[in-house]
Amino acid sequence: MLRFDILSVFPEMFESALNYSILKRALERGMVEIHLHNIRDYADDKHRMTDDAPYGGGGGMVMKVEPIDRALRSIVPSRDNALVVLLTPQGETLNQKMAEEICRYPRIVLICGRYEGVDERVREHLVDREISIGDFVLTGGELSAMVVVDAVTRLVPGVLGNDESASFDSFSTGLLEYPHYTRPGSYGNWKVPDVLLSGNHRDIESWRRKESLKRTYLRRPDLLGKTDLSDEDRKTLEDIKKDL
Ligand code: 9D3
Repeated sequence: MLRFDILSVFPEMFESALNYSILKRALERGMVEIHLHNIRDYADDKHRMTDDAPYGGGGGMVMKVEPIDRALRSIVPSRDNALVVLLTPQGETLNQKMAEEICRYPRIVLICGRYEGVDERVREHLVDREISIGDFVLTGGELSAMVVVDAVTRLVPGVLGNDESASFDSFSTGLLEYPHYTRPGSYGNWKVPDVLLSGNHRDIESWRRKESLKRTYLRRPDLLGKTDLSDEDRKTLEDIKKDL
């Protein structure tokens, strides 16, 4: 059982995202719990302020440290076995290896920033890990937190059915996937490759491997350097380069 606690000034943003497909099923089966917390509920001043102007001047607003500290003290009073993550553009870029590390914690707290940023003391004293989901600018950490929840939840044993198994993910095998087709075999003159209809499983297997290698070579050559290729794969790759 995995428990997420999400701290946000817009907790309602999560509700629709959680009610579909695999995530919904995992929640219904009690394999994961997601607790949403409004940071504003932990602000103690009469205006319940969660942000304020930056010391030193300049534009924008900064999220205050007290409401976040109070929220954490209430949600994870003993921080044993909990991982506290700040979603921020300055974090380490999320990848599959990080998702696998995170899924080992029984409790994961995700703090979503808004405005120009978060008081540096949150980073210094309250957070275990800072995560970004990539080099593009969002309006806040909420969508990034949903990405983390999705990527981590599907790794919890039993969340995926056999058909959806995570062990063959392209970022686990290190190659991009081969092309997929389903019925009809011909749609106008758009045809499914003959080999897939041949029933010859060895031919299908080697076609798929070749397409995987080709696609990885063309789109993500960086991945080829990180994965173990067999001698057969290396020969196939040479053929692919000649054919292009
Ligand atoms: C002017 C500097 N900006 C940084 C690029 C300020 C800023 C912009 C947007 C600060 C925060 C945000 C809101 N984004 C996130 O909180 C965020 C994020 C993102 O924007 N991209 C990728 N991953 C993430 S995780 C959190």
